[in-house]
Parts: sequence; C-alpha cells; structure tokens
Amino acid sequence: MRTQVGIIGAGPAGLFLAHLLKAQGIESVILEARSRPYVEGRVRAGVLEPGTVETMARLGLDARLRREGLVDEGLDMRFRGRTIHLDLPGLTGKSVMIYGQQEVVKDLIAARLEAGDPLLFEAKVTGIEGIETDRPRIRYTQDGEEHVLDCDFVAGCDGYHGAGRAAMPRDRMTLFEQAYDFAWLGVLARARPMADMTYSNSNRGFALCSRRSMQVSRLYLQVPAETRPEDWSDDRFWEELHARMFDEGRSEIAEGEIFQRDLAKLRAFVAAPMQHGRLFLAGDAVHIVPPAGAKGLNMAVADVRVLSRALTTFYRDGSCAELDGYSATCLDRIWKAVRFSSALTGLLHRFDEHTPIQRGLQLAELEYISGSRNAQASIAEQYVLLNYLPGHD
Ligand code: RFL
Ligand code: PHB
Repeated sequence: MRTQVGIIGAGPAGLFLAHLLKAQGIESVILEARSRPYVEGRVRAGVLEPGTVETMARLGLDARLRREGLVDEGLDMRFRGRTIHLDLPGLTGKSVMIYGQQEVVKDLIAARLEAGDPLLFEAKVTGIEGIETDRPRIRYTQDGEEHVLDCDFVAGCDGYHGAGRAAMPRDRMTLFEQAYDFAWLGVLARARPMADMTYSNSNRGFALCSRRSMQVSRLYLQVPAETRPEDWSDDRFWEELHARMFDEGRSEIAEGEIFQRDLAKLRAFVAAPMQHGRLFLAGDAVHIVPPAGAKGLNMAVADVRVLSRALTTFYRDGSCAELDGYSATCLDRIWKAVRFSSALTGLLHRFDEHTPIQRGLQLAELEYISGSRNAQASIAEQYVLLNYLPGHD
C-alpha cells in the first residue's frame, strides 16, 4: 500500500490531521492499533477551545457538536468556601464548548468512513523505517499478518506510548518530564450538573465539577496515584465531593448513579524537537499536560493544524520551509500550555510535601486572583485562547 501521508493513531491528532489534509486534496491512511468500539468508548477530555470548535466547523464536522455541545461561559474556582467566577466572554470575548472527546472522535471516524477514506482499525504499527529518506515505510500488523505502508511523510499521532516517538533517534531528542504523585479519579454520573465548570482547592484536596450534558455530570477528585477506582463507592465519592466543593448543605451538587470510573495519572512531558527527517510527531506523542486547564486535546488539534498547512505548502509549492519550522512553531505554544497547566495544577491541588508557608502562599495567590480583574483576565485568556492560532488556516 502507498499513500502521501501515513498517519499512526486515530485519536484526535490523527483524525483531525486526516480531515485537514483531505480538505487540501492530500491523501492519507490512518493506522489504529485498537478496535473502533475501544477508541470510541474511551472517556477523556470534554472542553473544546474556540480554535478546536472553529476547526470542526471549517471541516463541516460540527453538525452534532452544534446540536449537543454546551456553551460554557464561566469558569469558577472555589477556596475557603468562596467562589471566584471568571466570566469568559467578558474577559476574552469568547467561550469554550463542552463536548466529550469520544463524541468528537465518533464524528470524525464516521465522516472518514462515510467518505470511503482509509482508516484501518486493529492495525498496530511495529516499526518505521527510512525517515531520513524521502520514501519512509511503516510496518504494521493486522489479523496476525505483517504489512507495509509506503508514504512521503509519517505523522506519529499515536499518543504517549506510541511507535512514533520510539522511532526518533534518541540522541537527537531531549525529554522534559515531571510526574506527580497524585492522580484524578474521574466519574460520570446521571446527575444534573452545576451551572459552571468549577475547580476547588480545599484542605482535603482538589475537586472538579464538569458536565457532559444537562443530565450527565463529569466529576473528578484528586487521589493518591495508586488508587483503585473500584475502591470508591458512590457514597464515599459524593461525600468527599461535597466536602471538597464546600457544598455544606449538600444542596448544590445533585447526586445520581455513577456509571463510569477512571483514573488519570498526572504528568507534564515535552519531547523536542517534534520532527526528524520525514517523521513528524503531534499531540500526546510529544507532549502531555496535567489535565487542569483542559489543554491536551486542544493542543493536539493545534499541532496538526500547523502540520497540515506545512504539508499543503510542500505539496503545492515544493517548499520545505514550513515543514522545517514545524517543531519550533509548535513548541513555543506548547511550552506556554505546559506552563499554564502546571501552574493551575500547583494552584489548585494539595501537595503532601507542602510546608505551612507553601499552603499559605497558594491561598494568597487565590486571594489575589479573587480581587484582581487583570489576574482573572490572564487565566481566562490562557484557558480559552492558548491554542487559537488566529488567521492560521
Ligand atoms: P490519543 O487520544 O492517545 O490517540 C493516540 C492513538 O494512537 C493509537 N496508537 C497506535 N496506533 C497504531 N499503532 C501503534 N503502535 C499505536 N500506539 C498507539 C492509540 O490506540 C490511540 O487511539 O492521542 P492524541 O490524538 O494526541 O490526543 C490527545 C488527547 O487524547 C489528550 O491530550 C486529552 O484527552 C487530554 N485531556 C484533555 N484535553 C483537553 O483538551 N481537554 C480536556 O478537558 C481534557 N481532559 C484529558 C482530560 C485527559 C485525561 N486522561 C484520561 C489522561 C481528562 C482526562 C481524565
Ligand atoms: C472534563 O470535562 O472532562 C474536564 C474539564 C476540565 C478539565 C479537565 C477535564 O480541566
């Protein structure tokens, strides 16, 4: 098999890249290790920045998003029993949308398959060869058989554990990493959500109330990294959430059946550069952010917007200038997103190693944000617009 761009991974990065390239008349093949139900069932992100929403609209992939997505105009932060309310449109002129990552993935997969374009499931990439030549080759297995895909370029959109980064020469890459010793226990519950996305910093640890629809809440608690989700009964979860959200009369947060539990370990990670020869990495394959700030999916989409434009320029004009600049162009934005996510994580979580003065400083920062419109505008701007890329496409 042969194509112009071989894409590894059918997560947001790989799927958006394939659609963006197709819109410019560039062919691609997506190879995905997992099955379609597995990929479509993975519960993850939920916040779409305007850059992501507008990209879906430009691609004509936003019909269900417009019907079912929820506009989120507020971001609340609680501490000491008080609430800081960030009015996103008032502070930035824009808002974010709530629409589950797996819904985005379902929409992009359906459109790809409906158009009859190649997307192979249960096709696991085992090796990438010839990335320093102009004819790289991807090896993959499907149904127990080995296959090869010859292409002009390889896009490693295959997440943190993928084959893309593994194929980069080790001595050319620098890895930056910080692991946290706590995790987020996430649940989905059939319960009326709170009106605004609400983060909370309490003495008992961090909590977050988000939503997926007017009937389904998406809720998170900071827990030790070794926690087993099944050890958290519904009652234990609700009790801890009320306490951490300062919901003292237990009246504000509606309870309901918890029908899904997952655990996300927290880490910040950047690999640089993001390109070697004809291999380009995008999304979680080259950067991971802790989930406070809801940046990961939006960063992946911004990366492939830059990459698709660079590939379009190459196929149209034969110029490699944008491709050569891909890594530097992306990394500038990526570091800002890592900085923001890490700063929010530091501001909102409980750290066992914190001394009383560090806890005092955390609360002082929240007090400062509470009283400063400029501080609020800075947070809102980074929450909404970090991956916006105005005038890019
Ligand atoms: P993905 O989604 O991991 O997709 C990679 C795909 O590659 C496949 N793959 C392979 N395929 C073929 N051969 C191989 N050898 C392969 N190895 C791997 C995998 O099966 C998979 O399908 O990466 P991508 O596309 O870069 O997308 C990144 C996002 O998924 C991620 O950043 C976000 O989910 C992060 N994130 C959030 N991001 C946001 O923008 N907003 C949020 O609200 C948000 N909340 C979250 C999050 C991540 C979380 N967890 C679970 C870490 C909340 C949580 C709890
Ligand atoms: C979510 O809705 O899943 C969500 C919201 C905000 C975050 C992370 C995840 O920071």
